[in-house]
Amino acid sequence: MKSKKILTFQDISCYGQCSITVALPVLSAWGIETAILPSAILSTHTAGFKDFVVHDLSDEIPHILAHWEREHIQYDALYAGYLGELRHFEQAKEIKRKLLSEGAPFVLDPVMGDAGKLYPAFDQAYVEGMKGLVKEADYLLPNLTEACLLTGLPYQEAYDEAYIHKVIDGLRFLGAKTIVLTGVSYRKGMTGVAYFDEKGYRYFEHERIDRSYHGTGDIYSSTFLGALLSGKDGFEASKLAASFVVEAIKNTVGDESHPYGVKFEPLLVDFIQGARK
Ligand code: PXL
Repeated sequence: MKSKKILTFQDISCYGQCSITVALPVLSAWGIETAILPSAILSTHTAGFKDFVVHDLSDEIPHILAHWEREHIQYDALYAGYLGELRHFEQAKEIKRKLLSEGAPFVLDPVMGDAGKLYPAFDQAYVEGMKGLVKEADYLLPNLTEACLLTGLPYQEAYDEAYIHKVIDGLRFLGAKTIVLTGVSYRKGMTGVAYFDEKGYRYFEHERIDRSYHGTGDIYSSTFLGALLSGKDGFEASKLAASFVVEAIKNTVGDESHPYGVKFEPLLVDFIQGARK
């Protein structure tokens, strides 16, 4: 049987448990071959560390893409996360045009911010560039902050279902197809995922642990993609991803020596083995 091969396009944060250092172990655990296209190399992620070092790889990327084309390499999915520079948006579009096999999905986690704020490396021009990528994506996985940045709707801590549907409709207006909006909480102690596809709006709730960590969005998106490519439907994949993130956060809370990311690694094998049954 021909096995699946995916490409992930996002940064390498050398330290900090996010982006590629999360995507590779999670997707490998799902049994999926994962090639990487690093958008940049950073010493750490940009949230919570001071004076991080960044080396942008935009200039290298055209040569890598051209080589892959000469080798006739094709991928069964593209997963883009934290990119970094405006040029990366055009590069992601080029990958979609030239390097994806027939029917291969483009999964976009429009990583730009959290808790109502843009990450320090980004500005409004970056948000505008991301809007252009949204319409190319088959699956869009924003958190509420990113969804508000994309739609221009005000970020709110408290809201109702009508507001969430308005946010989703704003994303649809930008051309988003299947939308997996994370961190949607209608009541205390719980949070959840608002899901939209051709069947309409759906929602599920899960436990909310009152502690936020970086990299959980990347764990969510990688788990979602692993489940999707393993044959789960998108809604089921979004539930599996949420439960893995909850377990990983629970495994980290209480360890004050580990504030920068979540300790998902010890849970990975058992979780994915259970989920693949
Ligand atoms: O987890 C998202 C992420 C990825 N990469 C870098 C980041 C962040 C979030 O802050 O800074 C470099």
